[in-house]
Amino acid sequence: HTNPDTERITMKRVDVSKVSETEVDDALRRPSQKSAETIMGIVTPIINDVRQNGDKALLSYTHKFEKATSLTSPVLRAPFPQELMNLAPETIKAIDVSFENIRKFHAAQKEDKPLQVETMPGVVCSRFSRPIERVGLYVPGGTAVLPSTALMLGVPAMVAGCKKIVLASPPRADGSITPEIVYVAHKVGAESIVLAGGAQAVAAMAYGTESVSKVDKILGPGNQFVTAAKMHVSNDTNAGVSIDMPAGPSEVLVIADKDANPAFVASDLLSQAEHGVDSQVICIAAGLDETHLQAIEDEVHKQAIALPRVDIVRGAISHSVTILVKDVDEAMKISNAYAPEHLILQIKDPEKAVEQVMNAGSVFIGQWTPESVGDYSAGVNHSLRTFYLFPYFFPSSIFPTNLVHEATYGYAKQYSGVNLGSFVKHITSSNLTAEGLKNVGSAVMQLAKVEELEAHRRAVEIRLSALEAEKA
Ligand code: HSO
Ligand code: ZN
Repeated sequence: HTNPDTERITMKRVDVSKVSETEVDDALRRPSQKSAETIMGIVTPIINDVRQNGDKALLSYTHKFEKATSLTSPVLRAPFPQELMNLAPETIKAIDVSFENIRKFHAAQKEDKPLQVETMPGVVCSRFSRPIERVGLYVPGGTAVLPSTALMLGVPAMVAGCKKIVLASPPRADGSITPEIVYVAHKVGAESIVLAGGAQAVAAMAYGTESVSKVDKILGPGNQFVTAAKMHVSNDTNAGVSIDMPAGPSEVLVIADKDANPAFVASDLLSQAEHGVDSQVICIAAGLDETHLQAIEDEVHKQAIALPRVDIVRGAISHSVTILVKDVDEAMKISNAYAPEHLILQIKDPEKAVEQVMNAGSVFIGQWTPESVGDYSAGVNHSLRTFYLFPYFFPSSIFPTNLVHEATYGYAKQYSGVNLGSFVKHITSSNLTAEGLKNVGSAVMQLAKVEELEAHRRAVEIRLSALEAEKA
């Protein structure tokens, strides 16, 4: 029988000129997921418990799930002690560089002045933005250390001017929190770090506890429990909390033409594949000959077997595919239909192709732009979808493998990733002069009449009459 350690790691091929359209669709179908009901059944009692019993319940879940039995307070409040942020100088530098780039790019998204339009003489409509006052940022923890996610959520919250930034992240078994995350929390001016994970952390931020601050919006990726809890609290009008975009496994689609470097293409596919066995990676080969195709496949195998997370990569590659098309135009059509979270263009004239991009979370243009730069340091946001973290990181005792998540896919067709706008809301205003009311009043009165809403009509009429009286 075959040895899994040496078995060739390769994506299946689908040639669009040789198969039916449905076969192409099938090949691109995201791994199917079952309903979230089972998960909801688990998280609902946890949420209710935290809501009713506050800190005590929150701590008991952290003792149980994180094994952090020595933890006595669920919250670490700013200013964070220096000894909790001891980092290698090169890590500090890397965080500082990334912080600054992310800050610059998100600061540029600020609308510095309100938008104002005079729709008719004397009728002025405006729109201005205000920060969401209190935000809760969920940063996955445990063995999966994701300080980059703390940056991607914390920096825009800071730039937007959110008054209260609460980070939540599960502590390690010794009750401590990853120093990188504490350092980021410090840099973005977070008021506190909730030392908890899962549904219990989400519930604590949604309702507040004795020591956890209630927030208005919860953002960030997580496992199925986190996602289910976010869905639950955002549907509870008593919580009064919103969440970021729908969640699903992470994915990348690389379009490669004759100009593409096979080693580069493979390295991009693998960097997404190592995220989780439920990641999907797609390569669209635009007019490649057999030699070029094989060169990419050889690179995928060669680079994959040398990776520490080769087992995860194997899982992801098993439901990934190379699609053969005749040219870049055809590739773009398929890409737009798939609506990838990340789109990488390893083609001759990548900037021109960007004009054809209709559906994608974030685009990586040209051979010198691997997705990793956007994941960490270029300045763009990597929270394009609240990507799932596969239960790989969770002991099977607390994560029965039959629990599968409900995934929502292809959301790049209708949702934007996290950006400055995720941390603000827009307020509109109208401001009319007497002349303005005279100009627009008859339209208002007529529509009120059609809708048979007499009070509406009279609110205009009473003023127009006052103006008439004044004149007389
Ligand atoms: N590619 C991930 C983000 C990430 N990568 C975090 C590394 N760390 C989903 O967009
Ligand atoms: Zn990544």
